[in-house]
Amino acid sequence: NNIEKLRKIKNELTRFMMTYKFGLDEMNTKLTILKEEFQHIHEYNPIEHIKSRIKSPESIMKKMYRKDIPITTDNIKENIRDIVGIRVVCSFISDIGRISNMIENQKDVTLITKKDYIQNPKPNGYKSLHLIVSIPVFMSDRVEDVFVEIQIRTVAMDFWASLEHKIFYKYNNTIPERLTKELTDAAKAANELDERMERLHKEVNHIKDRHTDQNINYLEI
Ligand code: 0O2
Repeated sequence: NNIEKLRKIKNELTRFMMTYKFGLDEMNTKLTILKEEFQHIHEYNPIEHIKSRIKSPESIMKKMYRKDIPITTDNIKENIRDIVGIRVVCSFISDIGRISNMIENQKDVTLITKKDYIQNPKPNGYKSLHLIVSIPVFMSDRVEDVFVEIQIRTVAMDFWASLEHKIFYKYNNTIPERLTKELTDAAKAANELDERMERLHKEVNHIKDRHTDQNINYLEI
């Protein structure tokens, strides 16, 4: 009856992973709605692009071993909160808080944790806003709350982080001293670019607002 047992475990696992996929689909829809509606109202799009991923069963197992926790679906559910992850990449630093607020203010979204690596960058220069939220997924016979990890960062921060991530894995977590310094300098440069672009963005908005005011005055005359 081992086959029967294995079949049962397989079905349970498939259903478990499906729930997360549905949670990810829901969150992606929420973000697409925010993106399109924001564009319509403000004629401006704070979201450059969105990437999402589901953690592979191998990575989930590895993380459980690393954390030294016995593998059961309940334990995985409680301890691995990034089974599904979404990365929201935006143009300007000020967009990050705006997007985060729009997500946090949704009635069916519960904020579980918020790690602000923008206010408090990591020593290597990593900057990003990380949210773990929980959302309900309505299944045929029950409602399951699933965790979704959302990382929000600028294009420049994302550019830096993807390269750093690749280097980190290439050197198997032990990056040579010279590269570490180069990466920290590059993070500084990315940050300077972000601050510069933010200033330009504000200036352009200011000019646009003045222009709109003038047009209104003209219309009123
Ligand atoms: P992957 O392959 O991207 O999923 P946790 O281990 O998640 O329980 P932790 O590490 O405190 O807890 O979570 P944190 O700090 O929120 O970071 C989680 C994710 O953020 C990482 O996932 C990376 O995607 C990203 N991240 C964090 N620090 C860095 C960094 O220094 N450089 C880069 N490039 N990315 C970072 P994973 O699971 O490590 O990897």
